[in-house]
Amino acid sequence: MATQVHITVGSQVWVEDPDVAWIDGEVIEVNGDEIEIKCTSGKSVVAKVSNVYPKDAEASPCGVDDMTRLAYLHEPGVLQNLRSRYDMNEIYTYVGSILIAVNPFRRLPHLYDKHMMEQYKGAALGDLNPHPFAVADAAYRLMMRDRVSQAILVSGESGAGKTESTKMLMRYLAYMGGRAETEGRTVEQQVLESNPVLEAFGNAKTVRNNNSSRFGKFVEIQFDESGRISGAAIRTYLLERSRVCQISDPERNYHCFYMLCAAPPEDIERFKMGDPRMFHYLNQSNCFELDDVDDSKEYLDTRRAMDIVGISPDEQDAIFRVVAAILHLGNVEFSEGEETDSSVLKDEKSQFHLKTAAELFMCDDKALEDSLCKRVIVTRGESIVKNLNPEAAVLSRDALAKIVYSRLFDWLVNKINCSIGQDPHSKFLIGVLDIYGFESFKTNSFEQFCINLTNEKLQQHFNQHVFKMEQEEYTKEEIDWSYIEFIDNQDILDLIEKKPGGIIALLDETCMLPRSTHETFAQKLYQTFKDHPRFSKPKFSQSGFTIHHYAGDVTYQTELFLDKNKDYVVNEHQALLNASECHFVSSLFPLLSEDSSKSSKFSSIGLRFKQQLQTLLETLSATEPHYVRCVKPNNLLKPAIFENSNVIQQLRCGGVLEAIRISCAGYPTRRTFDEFVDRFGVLAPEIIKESSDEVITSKRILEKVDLRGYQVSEAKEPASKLDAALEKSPLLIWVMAKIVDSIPELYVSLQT
Ligand code: AD9
Ligand code: MG
Repeated sequence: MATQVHITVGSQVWVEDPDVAWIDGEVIEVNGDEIEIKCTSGKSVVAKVSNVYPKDAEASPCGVDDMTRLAYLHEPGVLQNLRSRYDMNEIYTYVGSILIAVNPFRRLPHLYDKHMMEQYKGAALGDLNPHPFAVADAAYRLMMRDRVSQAILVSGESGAGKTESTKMLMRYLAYMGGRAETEGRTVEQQVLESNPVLEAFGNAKTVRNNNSSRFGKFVEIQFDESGRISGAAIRTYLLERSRVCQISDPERNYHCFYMLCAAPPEDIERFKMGDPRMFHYLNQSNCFELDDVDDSKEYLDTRRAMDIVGISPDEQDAIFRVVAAILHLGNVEFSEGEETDSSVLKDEKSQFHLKTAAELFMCDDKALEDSLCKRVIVTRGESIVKNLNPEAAVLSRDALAKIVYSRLFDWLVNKINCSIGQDPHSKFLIGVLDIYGFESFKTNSFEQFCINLTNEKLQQHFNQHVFKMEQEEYTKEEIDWSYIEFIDNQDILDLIEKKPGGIIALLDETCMLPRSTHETFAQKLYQTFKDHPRFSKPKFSQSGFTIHHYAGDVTYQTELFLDKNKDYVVNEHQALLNASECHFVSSLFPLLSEDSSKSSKFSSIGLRFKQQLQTLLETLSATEPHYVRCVKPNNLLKPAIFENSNVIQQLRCGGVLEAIRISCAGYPTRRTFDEFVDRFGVLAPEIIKESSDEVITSKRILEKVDLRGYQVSEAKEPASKLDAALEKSPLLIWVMAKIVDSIPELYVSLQT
């Protein structure tokens, strides 16, 4: 990515540093391939010339708001720019049309108020400070102008600010496409209020984020001919189920559980709630409260948001009854029964909680107990009742809690969609994607595997798009360029999702075979992919596997892969809740038709997820995409701390550096003719006097300074749709970075 420039004694440079990623300094000696640098930290280092990048000594201390305008588009330059802006609370920066958002970890209300929205309305991208409103505005205007659907893809690691950015984008779109003040609930209000409802049930405190979304989300906002919002659809992806029954300190379970524990007294009584500390599903962690969050207020706010999205008070009661039932269910414990390998309720306390759970589910308590402690097994037409031992009964209890919660969540999404309503006549939409970023932890399981698959797919989409866009621009401007290579990740996608033979297919096969274990699954992977360049077996593991993802290596532990992949409801649980006297509960577990229960067709989470992703990408490919890349400047979740290595890692994972590399490979510096004359006229004042035609003047200046490596666009059409929509001047001069560096005056002028 480096632009080859001449580095001599006295040059200002950047050199890699193990602590702060990049450190700046001055060259004090050049010795063939080696360079000695006196760093600003005071120490001297010797580095290979290939590891040293020129520093833009003239760079403005305030940075630039579009990094494609940096004199040097390399890692340290990008980092320095983001950092100096962050220090001044300028948290947004463009790389071309990609918006980088660095989490401020402090409220900046003035940045998002109504007055701000008014300002961005109709302003060209780049005229005002970089902002999510500007991205949303560009998307909206492109949609109206070209009558083409748009998508805004927000990505970044956990806690980077995706959900907050998504909410701002949605607010702006609601503002642009909203109706004049009318009575009753408007579609845009419902769309906005779906956020607190989904967050109450799908967000939780994790170590990475106090309000971490544990599901992915794609919101499609539909518009009518005149640009008014006419409908919407929310699609969600892969809610983390395990959290319902298992949390570790200092994380929390889903917010709704704590809200309910803090409900007004009459609700506490109705739902038989109590202190969160008494519930096993909550007290596995010592964290019950969140700083700056009042759960009792959140409870009321959630109820109010539920009113707006069209969930009736009766339905709300049923929902919270189910939430309460899950907590009581979690307190049911078992001990060894009289028969070997059987279990009974452990004590009176367990009996109480079981009874309460049954009351809340409105089902028979004996039937509930049986469904936890027994299984009916059908072999050769005969059914026998098998007892479960206490450990198996606990697993059965947790499985019930998880399936109920995940059905409840799906019900909410579905309900919101029905009540907002889709517009069958809508011609175009703007989709906003808020989805989990690349994850690599100490222990990585099936969830990380699915999340990282998502990121591989989105990365491919991103690369192809950035590439295509570059190429299209060159073609439109009639600029010659040879196709440059970029790293395609198709081989990783094949490894994971090829059918047959990919990892997901092998996992499904293993799940269907009786007596298979995670070890047999791992062995199958080792055999099948032993020569695959993107796959390896970790040295000291008998059941893990490593995938060499585009964003780095991740080692997955297969222990729970089989279990987590199986998508089934225990028959006993299904029958129990289907028979509930509460219509809401029984509707969560509709009777399966004869066919589907008989054929017992295997369905897997992995496969379903893969199909959901496929549909998402098909939708995306029919849209014009816009990108927001969120960056988390530190892991302490504190303001004003900017950790270089951390940020660089995220820019790499998010493909930002790749996008920069792609644009560097061609002609990264582009100037409109008037801009060019403005800036470089000083190099040839006599030419300026001769002609008033900017095109002619620009060409003459270029000839005079004897510049090579530029092309002058001859196109008569605007450069890109975006530029046209934003009324940018269409005609450009394209200059290769390398060449700029070799012409000192031009270089100096470019910097100023
Ligand atoms: V996760 O993958 O769902 O765990 P997100 O969604 O990327 O994650 P989120 O938007 O929830 O992160 O942001 C995390 C926290 O950072 C928020 O709760 C805010 O406290 C903080 N944040 C993020 N963006 C902003 C902002 N623009 N202004 C102020 C912000 N605070
Ligand atoms: Mg989020």
